Amino acid sequence: MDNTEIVTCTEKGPITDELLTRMNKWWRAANYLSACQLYLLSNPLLKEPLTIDMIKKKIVGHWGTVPGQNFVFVHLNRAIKRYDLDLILLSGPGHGGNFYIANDYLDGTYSEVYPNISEDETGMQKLFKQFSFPGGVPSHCAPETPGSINEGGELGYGIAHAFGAVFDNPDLIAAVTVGDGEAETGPLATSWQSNKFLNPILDGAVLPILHLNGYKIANPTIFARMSHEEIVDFFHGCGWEPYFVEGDDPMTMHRTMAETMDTVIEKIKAIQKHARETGDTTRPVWPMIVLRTPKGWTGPKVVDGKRIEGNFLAHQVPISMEKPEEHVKILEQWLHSYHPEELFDENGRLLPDIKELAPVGRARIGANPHGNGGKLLRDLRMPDFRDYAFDIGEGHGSKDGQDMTELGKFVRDIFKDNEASRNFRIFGPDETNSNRLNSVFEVQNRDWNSELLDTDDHLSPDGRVMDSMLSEHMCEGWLEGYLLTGRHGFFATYESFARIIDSMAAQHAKWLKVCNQLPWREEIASLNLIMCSTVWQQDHNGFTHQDPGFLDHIANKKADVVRIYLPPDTNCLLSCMDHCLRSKNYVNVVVASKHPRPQWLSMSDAVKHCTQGIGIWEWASNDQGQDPDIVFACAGETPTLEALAAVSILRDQLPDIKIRFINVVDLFKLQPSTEHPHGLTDAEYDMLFTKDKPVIFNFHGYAGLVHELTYRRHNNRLIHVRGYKEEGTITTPFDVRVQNDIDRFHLVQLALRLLPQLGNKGAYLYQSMSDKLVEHKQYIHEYGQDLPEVAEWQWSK
Ligand SMILES: Cc1ncc(C[n+]2csc(CCOP(=O)(O)OP(=O)(O)O)c2C)c(N)n1
Ligand SMILES: [Mg+2]
Repeated sequence: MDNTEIVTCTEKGPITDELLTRMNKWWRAANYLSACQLYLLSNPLLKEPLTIDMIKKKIVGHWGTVPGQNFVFVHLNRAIKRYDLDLILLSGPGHGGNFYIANDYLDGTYSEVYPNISEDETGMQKLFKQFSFPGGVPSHCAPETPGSINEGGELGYGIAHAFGAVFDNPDLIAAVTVGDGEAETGPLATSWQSNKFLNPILDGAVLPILHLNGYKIANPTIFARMSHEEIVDFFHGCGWEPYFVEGDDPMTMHRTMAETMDTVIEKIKAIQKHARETGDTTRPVWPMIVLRTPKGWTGPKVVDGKRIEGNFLAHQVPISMEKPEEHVKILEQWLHSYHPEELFDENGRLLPDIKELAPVGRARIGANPHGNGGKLLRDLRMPDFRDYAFDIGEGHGSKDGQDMTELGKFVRDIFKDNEASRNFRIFGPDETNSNRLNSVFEVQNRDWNSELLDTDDHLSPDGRVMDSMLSEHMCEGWLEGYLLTGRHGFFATYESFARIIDSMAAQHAKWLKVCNQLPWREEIASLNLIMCSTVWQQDHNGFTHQDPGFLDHIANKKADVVRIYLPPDTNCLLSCMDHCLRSKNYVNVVVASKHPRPQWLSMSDAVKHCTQGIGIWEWASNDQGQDPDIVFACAGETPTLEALAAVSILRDQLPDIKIRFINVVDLFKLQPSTEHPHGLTDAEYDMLFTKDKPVIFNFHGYAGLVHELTYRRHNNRLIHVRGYKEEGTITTPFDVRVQNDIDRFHLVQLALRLLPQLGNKGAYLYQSMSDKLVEHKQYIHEYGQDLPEVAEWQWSK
């Protein structure tokens, strides 16, 4: 913070009319710049009369939300200066991205990041033209917007991101505007409860500003039509103290907002001071602001006989140019109403007395390093994952182990090694035990800042295991906010319920894709998602808990951002997670097993296998030095087990068949190298899969994904994929495989059908496989568990 600034800063004095008048000028300037971004191609200072050729042909963007958010921005600036705050702003209704750009431009950040958009008339003209324009910048608070960590295009994640940002950042305040429509979304509605997870000593504060402008796109909002008392009761019930700022007269509103801002900031400081001086972490009632202003405030009042300001019609562009004569005039009048000539000099520079209101240097909202979290990222201290190796014993598959249980020990020690830097958390919706990461509780607690009972299990207000809120949305949103501000973590969830955050992960992948094209956005730690409790074993849950479709969803995202790993055993899982936790700017999806399963690879073999991502398992193959008759490939722990079991039957019964066994850990190896950076070249692929031999691919997820990834390969018509086909219920683990045809008996039969050269030699084996399937059904219906020869099967080659 610049000391000279602090000494002379008028914001530190009383809230004078003079100060408020200047703040109103900033607000007018921000409103002017925001409106012009929607419309203007030229004539940025309105020096000439406005004509239709100066106006964009296609006007796209939003207005209704903008003036309210500009109002918030100028008042946050004052608070930053008055209290020397370290503060970022997240815009929940980020569709009005022009507001953030306008303020970044006014305080100089924008021109520092984008020197071509200079602080003069030429720069201003470019600023206007580029907005929502081909080759320009998006209309939302996109990655291109300095300071933003919440795009706000898909509504609902503002508060979750804000909490993620302030965890372990005790000096940071994350102010977040929440659209009153946004507040109706599921994720936002539950995110008020995040205050139960905030530690007033070790974490920073979130300041929600509910932007009650009354309307969404075409409807009133629910909050807008609730009574004052209901709103108060609602927020009291959620543990917040709402402070109301309501009205439409600018100068009255400025005073109320400034005073309210002082009240809430002082309240936050008092809460933190008390907690930090006394060590009392009892959950405080945090303040928030309810800002009730007209939608499209200061915009056109009536257009084409319809009310715009204070109505839902202000949501997007308030004036179309359908009737140019009339509409250009209204636009001109509206833009002139801000009196740009009183705000900018004739060269287009903001007048110094207004500019003075901006915080300085990195205190500016757009320049705060938390808004470009890679700047603050420090590598995790990682224990050597090889020290957690599972000893596979005498031979491949001779011992059982639980992959997630072993991973838990590694994660426990990551917690230990990074205790001092407090930059690692793990997230899960009430499932850390269920997903077998129990070892972490040897050194860590669950985060919980509410009432505690003696009977509770590992709850504490300073826990770093974020698993005590049953909300996939919050786990994902908090983690994203945590990563975006330069920290590390992962989210382990039931595979089927990862679908709940499909869209959030997609938005994050989009964010990263754009960041990769912006040199000033520093790399952040990858978003690591562990899919647990997978489709293949759902003992007490069954069909509702079976859905591997998250993989299909992620596979369609930009190749330079997404990665999918299917480690077949513990040592491979450890190797994959070590890699994922060190990586940057990816969305890594790891499918992991939590049940006792045979362990196939020693640690040194696992490291080799995972480094390559795909490979022949020589010990399971018998085609050495010859052409295989058939290739067995697999991806995922259970399909690998069944493929190996099928191979062992075939090799016992028909030893002349030459089988090649391939395991895939890194799914994108299947895609051509031209499509994905991990993809094999055609030559490499053909070397493994052959150009002309049948391939049986036993897959963890829906079969279509493997077909999609391999459809350009030479042998694509010879690949026969078995995967989940939406069959399941409460039954035995092996029966789920049988119901979906990925079991050993069906696989052997498939192989026999694909090998016509066997003539009739396979007939008896085929028949015995059918017999086994009948035997299996009869046995499970009688005994409720799998045939001993299945349950106790071991690889014995
Ligand atoms: C999850 C989601 N659903 C729907 C939309 C489409 N949409 C964009 S803006 C909007 C209305 C938002 O209203 P509000 O949150 O009150 O914002 P504001 O009034 O400040 O514009 C809707 C429905 C969206 N962006 N995200
Ligand atoms: Mg609204």
